[in-house]
Amino acid sequence: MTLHAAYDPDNIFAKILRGEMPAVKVYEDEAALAFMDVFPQSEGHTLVVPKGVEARNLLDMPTEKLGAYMQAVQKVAKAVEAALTPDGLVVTQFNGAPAGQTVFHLHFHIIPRWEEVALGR
Ligand code: DGP
Repeated sequence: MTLHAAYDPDNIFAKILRGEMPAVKVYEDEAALAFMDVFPQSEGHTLVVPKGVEARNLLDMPTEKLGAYMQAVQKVAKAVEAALTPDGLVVTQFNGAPAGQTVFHLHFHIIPRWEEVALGR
């Protein structure tokens, strides 16, 4: 599997985008869909995926579509912050299996963090 392998249209997130698989959707616009992660790393762990593109990862993403997609990522991050008032927010993504990617449709993770949880108190 290289970083630039062919896009698999039957990946889980493509199925969610086509409405073939259920997801707890929290935001949608022309550029992106956001839904809750089924294996959350913390309360409120949300994924934001671009719509209308066959991009396995950030390197594959058409540059001209990146702006609208990243605006959606920021919008969802702000909404998660407003809803859950975390002390910190991880916004991250992985490119390629060796980097930790398991679903091969570009997605950003938005993961709220709280001081008392991070410090184990
Ligand atoms: P990664 O490819 O490692 O950046 O993360 C993929 C994330 O997707 C992981 O946190 C678990 C989540 N995930 C895997 N399958 C599903 C699914 O069917 N539905 C949802 N909502 N999330 C999924």
